Amino acid sequence: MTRESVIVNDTAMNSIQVVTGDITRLAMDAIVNAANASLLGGGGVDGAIHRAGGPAILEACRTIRQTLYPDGLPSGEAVVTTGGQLPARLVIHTAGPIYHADPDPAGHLAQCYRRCLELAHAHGVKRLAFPGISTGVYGFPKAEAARIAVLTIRTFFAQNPEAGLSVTLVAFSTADAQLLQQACT
Ligand code: AR6
Repeated sequence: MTRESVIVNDTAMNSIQVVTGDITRLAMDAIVNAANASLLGGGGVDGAIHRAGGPAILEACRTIRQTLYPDGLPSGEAVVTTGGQLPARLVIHTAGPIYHADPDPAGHLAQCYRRCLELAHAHGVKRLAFPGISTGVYGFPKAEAARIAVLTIRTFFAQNPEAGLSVTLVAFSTADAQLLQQACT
């Protein structure tokens, strides 16, 4: 895990930083999963989180499907489960937009970040890490996704100055980290 730099302190209480590495290794209060509507696992970061976190996460996701979202998690929504065996206490699962199929990919991506931040705040999370939601198999252009992520997080900070959130944007490559850093400037 490489700590690239502390990018910005938007207020005395809230901050954003960019790191490069595997999100499943981070000892956060919560990490975000770029999941899908089924909530039942997949590849990419979703697969990595379920592998590292163990069966308790899938069990919690199944319960959510049986109760809250029998038809699947809509794009732009988010739910919380245990972190299982992860170093993170909680996982916030969100279903990002499929870039070439969603009628409003930018709007839904912003909504994903906003809902995750709201849920994190409601659960007393202070240290929260995001992967690049939708920037893998869902095909969202990475530079635009990075700008939407940073803008949405800063807007949340402005509206919730007391939240005390330290947000870590996790890049999976140094090229992705550069895009995130550019989005922060
Ligand atoms: N740590 C941090 N970032 C990662 C990791 C990791 N361990 N693994 C991948 N990434 P993707 P999506 C980055 O495809 O586009 C799944 O099958 C990766 O480089 O995981 O939202 C789900 O089940 C990329 O920048 O998620 C869904 O079906 C970013 O995480 C679908 O993929 C997201 O890539 C969701 O697609």
